[in-house]
Amino acid sequence: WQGIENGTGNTQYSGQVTLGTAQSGSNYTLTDTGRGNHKTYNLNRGTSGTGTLFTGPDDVWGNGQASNLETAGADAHYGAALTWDYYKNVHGRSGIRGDGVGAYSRVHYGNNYVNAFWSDACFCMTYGDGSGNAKPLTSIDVAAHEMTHGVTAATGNMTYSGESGGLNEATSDIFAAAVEFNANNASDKGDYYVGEKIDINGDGSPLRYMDKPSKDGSSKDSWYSGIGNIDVHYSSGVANHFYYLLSEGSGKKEINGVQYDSPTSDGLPVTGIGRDKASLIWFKALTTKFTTTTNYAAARTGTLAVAGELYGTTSNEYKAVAHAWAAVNVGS
Ligand code: ASN
Ligand code: ZN
Repeated sequence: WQGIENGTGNTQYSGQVTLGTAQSGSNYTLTDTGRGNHKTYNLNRGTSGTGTLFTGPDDVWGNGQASNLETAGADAHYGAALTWDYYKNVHGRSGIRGDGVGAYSRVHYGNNYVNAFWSDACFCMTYGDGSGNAKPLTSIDVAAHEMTHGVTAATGNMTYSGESGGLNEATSDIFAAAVEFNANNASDKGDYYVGEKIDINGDGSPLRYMDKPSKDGSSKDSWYSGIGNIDVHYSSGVANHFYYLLSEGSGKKEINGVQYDSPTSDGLPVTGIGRDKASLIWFKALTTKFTTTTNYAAARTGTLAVAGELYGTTSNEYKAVAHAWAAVNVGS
């Protein structure tokens, strides 16, 4: 038989957390019965198949260190749970496809593998262990980023190249930030950075900055003709920057102890409407306006339409959406 249990995860990035687990005979498994039976598997440094479902006698998972192979399992399982809860509680969406069915996670993919990815083919997320197998890519924001690729594939499904690819990538970064803020984990407070915990650059810097995407040296702060020709992880900067500005406004701001300074391409200030409204607008645009061919101009039109439906076309929210797009050089 299987019963719903609450296990304890000693994660690497998020401290001690509660995990949804299941009892199976005298053992426990990383099976989140309350969240569509989302399961977490150990690939044990292999690169194919599903590996083995994390199973153990005590319902305590990991010890906070990467050398304990359960630790990355605990982080990944927790990130998936937080992402599930965010979509369910904030947007009323039950699971990636909205059908209540969980996906699964695979950790310890390959050796020194410095990436993580979503696959529609397996309906699963996969995480490498990072450089030296010391920094698994299992932080909350990376998990939410990858799981959101599943949500995008099930909704707007913006084609993963050109401007639509940038919008697809940005959607994953946007909800990565939203999930992290929503979780309010004491060891990993919300921020407008992506990957600040996994030290992918080896100097403690994040992978991406939403207040000023160009801080990574490659991402773009604003739209230009031809932006569709660059890597989707860099053309995403325009929409990441739009989301930051719409949420928080331009200029300097401190949030959870982090200092931001967000520029505008037209030099005009933007007043934010708050993260919750910005996230709602993006979610509703993703699920009711965006399609495979949505480009930046169409994202502007779609988000404006949504803001009009939610708040009215004379509202401050509607005006803020227009101002934030203008601030990243996406005009009419
Ligand atoms: N981690 C990357 C991402 O989710 C993998 C990729 O390039 N698709 O964007
Ligand atoms: Zn991505």
